[in-house]
Amino acid sequence: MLIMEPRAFAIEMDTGALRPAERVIRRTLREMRALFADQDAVERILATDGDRLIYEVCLAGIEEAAGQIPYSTTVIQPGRVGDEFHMTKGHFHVLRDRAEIYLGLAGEGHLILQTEDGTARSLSMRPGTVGYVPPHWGHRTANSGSVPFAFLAAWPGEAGHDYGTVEERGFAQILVSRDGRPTLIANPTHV
Ligand code: M6P
Ligand code: ZN
Repeated sequence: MLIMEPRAFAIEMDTGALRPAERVIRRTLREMRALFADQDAVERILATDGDRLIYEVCLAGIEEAAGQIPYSTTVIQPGRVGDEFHMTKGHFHVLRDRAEIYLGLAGEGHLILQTEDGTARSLSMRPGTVGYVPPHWGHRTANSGSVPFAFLAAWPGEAGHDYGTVEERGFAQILVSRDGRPTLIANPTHV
């Protein structure tokens, strides 16, 4: 039996950065290009402005293993690709019956959830909002505000990340700006 040393981490509440972060993952538009619904907008941005940072994940470095509760903070930059808000890649858990907890830290955004049969929901997230991802719901987050949106997430260590299902089929619904409001609409590219 391995006895881990207890550790405290600090979250910079204004930026959402986790310190000390063991690993920081940066996701840019170029590597996420296939996930946005408006492919013309993707090509236009890459051709005129070049690549852009969409979000960063600061991982605490807790092992992804049964019994552990890995956690991270995520900071999504404000902005849109066409009408669609900047968002995370999104995933299901490999073990579908594992849940997850989100806590809004800064800015505002939406937690977008869907089951494998395409049923979709979205939860508005602000600083202090606790969003619960029940078992069986795929999840992604989008920044629907004008400043960076930061949140903390914690999940069972054995859950695993399945990105393939979202990459192959997309989300059934996407979060876009309609009449100045974040609105969930059917994803024209969903399979
Ligand atoms: C949250 C958690 C992480 C996830 C991150 C970014 O912090 O759900 O497990 O990695 O968001 O989301 P994704 O991995 O889908 O890009
Ligand atoms: Zn998850």
